[in-house]
Amino acid sequence: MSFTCDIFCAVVDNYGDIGVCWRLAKCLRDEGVAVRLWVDDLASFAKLCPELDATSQLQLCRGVEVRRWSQPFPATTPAPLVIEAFACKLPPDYLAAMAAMLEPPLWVNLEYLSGEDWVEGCHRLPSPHPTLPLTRHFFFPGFSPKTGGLLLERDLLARRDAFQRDPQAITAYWRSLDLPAPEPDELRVSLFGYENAAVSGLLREWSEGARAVTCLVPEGRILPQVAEFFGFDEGAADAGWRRGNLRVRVLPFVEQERYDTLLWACDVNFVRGEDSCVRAQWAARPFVWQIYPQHDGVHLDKLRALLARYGAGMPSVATAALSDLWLAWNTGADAGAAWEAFEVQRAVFRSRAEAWSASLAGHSLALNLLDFCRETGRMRAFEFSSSFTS
Ligand code: TRH
Repeated sequence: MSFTCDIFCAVVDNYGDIGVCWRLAKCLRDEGVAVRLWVDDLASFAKLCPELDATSQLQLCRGVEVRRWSQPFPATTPAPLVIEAFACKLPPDYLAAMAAMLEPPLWVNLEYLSGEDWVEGCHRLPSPHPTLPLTRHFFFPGFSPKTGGLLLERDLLARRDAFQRDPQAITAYWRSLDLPAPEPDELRVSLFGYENAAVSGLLREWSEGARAVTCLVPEGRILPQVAEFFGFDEGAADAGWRRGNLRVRVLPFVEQERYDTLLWACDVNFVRGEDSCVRAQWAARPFVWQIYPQHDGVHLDKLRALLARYGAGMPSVATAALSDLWLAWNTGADAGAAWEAFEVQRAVFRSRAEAWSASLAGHSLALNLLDFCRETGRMRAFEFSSSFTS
């Protein structure tokens, strides 16, 4: 009998919800868990995983059973591990089936990532259901050993290292994007972001700077403002744009693994949301984070919390430069001026990025989740296998 897991993912907006769930599904699969992933928006999912058939109700994709989460919800025997991503609310019939089981599943609500201190106190806390004999547990990703850790494939860092140490692989990667290898003094930057008033100042700084900058922009929400800087609309992106020392190339949205490679190849990565921010950390390269904005402004607390952790241990002048650019990038202030100081400290950020990635590597979210299952006795009767049997 195989140990099985149901993951429920509702796509709110953007790609972070499905991005995280898909990585988690693959990580659990790699640990021998038979994963069933319920997703309500397969079209968004197919952007990260083009081989997926967005019209199918049920399919096997890379060893994960992918099910369309539709109404009415089909009669289903719950798995012993049930992961509700980002409080997406399980289907009532499925909840009732969980409650009717002799041994109810371990029900985990996977929370959003935060570096704030309070997370440690809330990680794994139980929350009894108001009416059913079920308990939901909060599972918090995070940066310290008292949290759930981060999603990390077992072989990711080895693959990253092999790539980053292999000039031929890097050149081949650039060629695959129709770009030559970088000139000795050129900077390659990826720019994945939301709409941002700070972008024109940054692009101006790069275009007027002494160093050649090639900026790779995955198509998406920031693109219209980038196009506007060059006096085009985004439909004219095919040719790429140039001004002064800045060259911009627009990239199509690519599958998740290929996006990881872009982050490994670039000197600096601008990332957003949650999942690309984590991947930038695994890339071991300097990065600038645009956090998902919330109306009440609490996102800036979250931003400062990661800054405090990441910035610790660097000389104060570098910490200040990092903080100035991240805050400018998230408040629409003058990112061009902040870039200058950031650029001066880039070597410091590079070694910090390497040390930071190494320091987090032993704390895998998927393994921590499976430890939690073991500790709560859910795995007793199971062996691991890679097929779903229920
Ligand atoms: O898309 P996002 O802005 O998602 C956000 C955040 O997760 C946020 O916390 C959440 O509340 C909100 O959605 C609803 O950014 P994020 O998290 O980086 O997710 C993007 C995903 O897309 C990530 O898995 C990487 C992937 N990706 C590709 O697969 N190919 C690409 O070309 C690019 C640019 C990204």
